[in-house]
Amino acid sequence: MVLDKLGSSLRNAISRLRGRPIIDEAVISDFLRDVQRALLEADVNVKLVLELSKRVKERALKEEAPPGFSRRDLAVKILYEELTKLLGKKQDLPLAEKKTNVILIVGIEGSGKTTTVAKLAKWFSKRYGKVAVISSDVIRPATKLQLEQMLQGEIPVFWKDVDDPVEIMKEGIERFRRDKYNIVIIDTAGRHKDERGLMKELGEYFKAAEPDLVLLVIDGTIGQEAYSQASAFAESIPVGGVVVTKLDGAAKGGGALSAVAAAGAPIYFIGTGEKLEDIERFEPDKFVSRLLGGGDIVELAKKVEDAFRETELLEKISRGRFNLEDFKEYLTQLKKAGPLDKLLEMIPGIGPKVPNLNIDSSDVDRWVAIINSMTMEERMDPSIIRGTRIERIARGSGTTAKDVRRLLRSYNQVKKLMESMSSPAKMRRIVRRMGLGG
Ligand SMILES: Nc1nc2c(ncn2[C@@H]2O[C@H](COP(=O)(O)OP(=O)(O)OP(=O)(O)O)[C@@H](O)[C@H]2O)c(=O)[nH]1
Ligand SMILES: [Mg+2]
Repeated sequence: MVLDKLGSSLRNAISRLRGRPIIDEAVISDFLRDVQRALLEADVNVKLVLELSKRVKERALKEEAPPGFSRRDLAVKILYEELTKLLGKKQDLPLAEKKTNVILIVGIEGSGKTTTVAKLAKWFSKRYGKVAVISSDVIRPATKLQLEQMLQGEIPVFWKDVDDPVEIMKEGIERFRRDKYNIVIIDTAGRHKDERGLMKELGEYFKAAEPDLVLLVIDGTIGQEAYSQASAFAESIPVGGVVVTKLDGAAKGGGALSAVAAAGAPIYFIGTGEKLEDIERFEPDKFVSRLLGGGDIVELAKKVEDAFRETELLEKISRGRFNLEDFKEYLTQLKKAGPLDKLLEMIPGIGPKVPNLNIDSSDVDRWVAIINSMTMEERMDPSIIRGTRIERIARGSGTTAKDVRRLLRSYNQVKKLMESMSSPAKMRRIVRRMGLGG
């Protein structure tokens, strides 16, 4: 696993927290000291670590744990969220279909560019059609052999025995464009007399290749230094995103990832070994969930989140602001909870009060489809849904006007029922009884 040490330290901190019978400010502070130590050991920037722990502390003490959960659970969920935020957002690849997308790979010497080019070529060829590679490293001509060897003839590698990288790029791009390749990845040289020389050449490469995406390769073992490296490159060339390499066994990997995120560059991929398969898309939430040991902790965070949503829904209902969007969520939750008729039977007094509340679980999908065919305005204010609107919604959802009317009737019944239950506490008890709560 990537970032083994950080992961196990964080998991230890969490299990210590879970062992404490009472959660007060002192216990939260203890917990956060463990978390801070783990992050600092992974070379995460001190300022970022302090900000993170301050936010976790504030939130863990201020926010109310939803019913059925402890402040301990809440603290774990908040840590999960804040760690995810520390690593940035998942970004979609800015590539288009039906054209030749040019990706220019840049980075300092030895950062892992050539290896990454080969890995990406393989990765893209499984998902994005025809892929080709251009080797423009004229300083180290053996690079083309390195690429050919790694790709084993599965992916074409273009190169030319000339001194000018720009000439190689232009000719290669032209050829692969003519042959309708979907992705062309250009490897560049990292070795230069000095940094200024490298940065100047990058500008020329950018002009010549007109890439759709510039990917900066950063060595994950440099830790926090990744921040200044990412910033320096971004000043010379429009960096679209970053690949952080060598995260396998890199004790400073957490530092590199958080530093790149702090520099404002999205991390698209991470390199996790020397082999061709050792590359993956970077998704902060999944990454953190793996770091924390997957399974139970993330499960817990999700459950707490669900419980929050449920509480929110109940509050909306009690304030009489129960619209069709809410009804949709209500239906979906009901469906998750099990056979509806059974659940409804369990609500005391519901039968006699609302005899026609015929919600069948087979209705739920159809009803959700119907609601999806409505405009937002209609969902927010269902009273405007009459006449031709009903016809339109029925057509849009592949149902009948009768279905739409039945849905509206049930919605109104549920709304009335909800409103008649005076307090949220009482309502929560009922919903709990229905098996919807945590
Ligand atoms: N463990 C590990 N090693 C890697 C990873 N990526 C690259 N390497 C190794 O890092 C070294 C340098 O990789 P290259 O791909 O040649 O780096 P480069 O940026 O092309 O180097 P120059 O062309 O000289 O600038 C090689 O020994 C690679 O095997 C990775 O994700 N994990
Ligand atoms: Mg290279």
